[in-house]
Amino acid sequence: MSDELRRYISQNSHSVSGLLRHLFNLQRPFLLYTDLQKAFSHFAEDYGNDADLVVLQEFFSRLQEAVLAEPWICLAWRPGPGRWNYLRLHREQLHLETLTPGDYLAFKEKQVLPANDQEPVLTVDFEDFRAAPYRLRDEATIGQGLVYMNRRLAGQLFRDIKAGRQSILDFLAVHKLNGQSLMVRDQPPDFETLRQTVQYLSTLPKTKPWSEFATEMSRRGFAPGWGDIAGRVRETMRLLMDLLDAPSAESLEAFIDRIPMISRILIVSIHGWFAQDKVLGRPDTGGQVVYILDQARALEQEMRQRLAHQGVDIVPHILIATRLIPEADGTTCDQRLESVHGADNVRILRVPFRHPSGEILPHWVSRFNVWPWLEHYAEDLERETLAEFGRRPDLIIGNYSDGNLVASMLSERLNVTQCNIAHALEKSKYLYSDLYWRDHDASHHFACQFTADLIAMNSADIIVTSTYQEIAGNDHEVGQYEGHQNYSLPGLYRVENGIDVFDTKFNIISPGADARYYFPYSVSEERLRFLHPDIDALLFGEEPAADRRGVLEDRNKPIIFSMARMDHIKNLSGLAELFGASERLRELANLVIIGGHVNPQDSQDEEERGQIHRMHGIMDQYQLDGQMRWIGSLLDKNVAGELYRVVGDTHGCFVQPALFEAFGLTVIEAMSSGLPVFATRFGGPLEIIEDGISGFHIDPNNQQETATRLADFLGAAAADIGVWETISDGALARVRAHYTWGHYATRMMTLARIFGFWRFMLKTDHRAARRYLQMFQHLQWRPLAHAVPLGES
Ligand code: UDP
Ligand code: LCN
Repeated sequence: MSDELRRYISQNSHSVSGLLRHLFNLQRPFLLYTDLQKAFSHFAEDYGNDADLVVLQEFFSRLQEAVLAEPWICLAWRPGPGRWNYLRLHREQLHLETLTPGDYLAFKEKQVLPANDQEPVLTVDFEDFRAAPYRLRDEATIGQGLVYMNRRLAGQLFRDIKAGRQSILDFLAVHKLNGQSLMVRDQPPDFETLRQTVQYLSTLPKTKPWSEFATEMSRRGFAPGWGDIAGRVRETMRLLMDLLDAPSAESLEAFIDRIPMISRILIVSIHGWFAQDKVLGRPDTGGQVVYILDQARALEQEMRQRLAHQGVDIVPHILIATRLIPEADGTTCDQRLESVHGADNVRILRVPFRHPSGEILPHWVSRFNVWPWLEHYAEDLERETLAEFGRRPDLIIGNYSDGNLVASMLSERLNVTQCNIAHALEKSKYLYSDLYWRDHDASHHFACQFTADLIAMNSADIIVTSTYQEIAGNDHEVGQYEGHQNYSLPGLYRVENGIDVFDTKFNIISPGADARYYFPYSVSEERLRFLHPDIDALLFGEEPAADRRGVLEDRNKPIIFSMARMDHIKNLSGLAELFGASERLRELANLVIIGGHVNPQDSQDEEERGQIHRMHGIMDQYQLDGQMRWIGSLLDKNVAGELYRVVGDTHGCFVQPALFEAFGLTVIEAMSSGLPVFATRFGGPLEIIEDGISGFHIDPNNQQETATRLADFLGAAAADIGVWETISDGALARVRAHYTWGHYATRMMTLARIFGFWRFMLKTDHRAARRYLQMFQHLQWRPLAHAVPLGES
């Protein structure tokens, strides 16, 4: 494209100069994608001759960012996910040059910190330290890394078929789980032994339990792990014979999938509140907790089933490590151990934050202030995990920046596979949080957090994401991980190749919604009717209550529903505002919002208190008390689940109006209940919902357009209920196909097994990468962490 653009510029200097004048006249040093598109279309309107602008328009449609400082304009052009070209154009001479990422970043830094221009800058570059032996090429395969890696490495392994076969047999010979040898006793079997054993097995009834022919199998050199009954043992052996006979990636994956490899998982999710009851909706406590509890139950069930099917007598265990908070505010966060309901061996293990003197920190600490506590925490957690498990875990799963960093420390020390889950990468949530990091550092400590993220991303073996866009965005939007590829924290350091979205460590596995609570409104036999009087009172009760505001005057209208933590970014007040300003919408429906506290004094969080005041202001301004109900209390999951369905009974809808939402579990919960959902087009919901089929996308910044979309839909549904039912059915079909915990657990375990197998085969220890990360952590992250005041909550 840049050659074509160069040609175009030389032949069309008039239009290019005009466009540059237009851009410089905006007098902004940074223009982002939407600014650039808007600016281009304004320019094109004035310019008139469309044909002249075709090449420029094509170029602009992929232009992510422009940095302007007379006489230069620097451009970040992104032809596709993860692919970046940096260019520079002189305003007068119209000479287009290619820039290195470093030069481009230096130009950006100069606009923010001109005084630092001549200072040397630390550049951190991970390009030469990538662990994966193979990189994806096609952007369509981003997020399916391990499957593609398996194909590629299997091809290599079997290039020398004899050696390939032998390595698989060697792997079996040394494979152990929980200290127990599995599959073979000591010597790897040869093909002839396998063939004869399969023949022997075919003489047995398929359902004959392993214990009844274990002695014979042991005599032939086999240990448990092939299956619980003769039929399954035979099947697994046949898979191995297929693999040895006609090796392929598919036969390798099928066989690896049968090998019991994981029985103890440590999940790390540090900042509070983490518990099973009375925590959701508090500051910092939302979907991550729901996700982890559901995930742990699903993984335990999957491991239990797998181990039982493979005839292995090992009980799987999962520990969810979090912070112990002595001042627990009515929650169980002050208890060291808590068993997770609905699971056999999943426990929450709480470890306190400790001063170097040993004194325990009693109060809750926001996720932005946890940094100085983490090193001690990691040491304590290591000790307690080893004590609880009696050995090291087989897999460590980190969650969010703090959990991922501690997972990195533990995985490194214990030599265990590390899997990261971001839930939210704050850098992509807050505009310019990298460039202007100093402006927020006193309150958010982003420099420390982004440094931790970079370390954790680069030390992880596997990164699980909920969507494709989380990794690599789409044609026009930058992915959340992709935003960590090249960036600067001016005055601190510059990052080149911070992450590579084509890395095979990225794997998409989407979560679901707990089917015990979130099921379709139409499944009448399962409905929790005993809750209806309470829900009725919650929605329509007229008696004054401290935790609600507004009484719905007309209870026969459909309900527009939303529920979220009351953060600025969740934009619940934006929803109230657009509802208040739209006469048509107020005619058609009632609005019910659950979030925060109605009384600002009940909130201990400054941001939340700000949002509470704003919500009151909007309700006053638009006089919404007869058409809107705001409920500021935490609901039991049973009640929340049934409430979604009650909204379904009214043929209402759910709105997720966030300015940005990393994934959005409420979207999945509402869709699983059969609600048409209108959700933000910024973040995960853009991918979860197919617009107009399984719900709708909205632009939270364009309130009028959102109100019109809602009103058009509700109006059409009032005239023809089929309109509502079509979207409701679309939502249900979508979640059934893509967002279930059963599917999640199967995929996760397959990934862990494939990774474990190749880790053994490749025997690489990535020493140089580990040393580089260690140095970065000690020299850069530690001082930042220790600069965060210890007393801050
Ligand atoms: N939630 C809740 N009560 C509230 C607010 C939220 O039960 O007052 C639950 C909601 O049902 C969902 C989770 O918290 O399961 C929020 O997850 P989501 O991914 O939507 O957002 P997050 O809070 O993680 O940013
Ligand atoms: C955090 C968020 O902000 C949400 O978007 C996710 O749904 C949640 O975690 C679970 O991953």
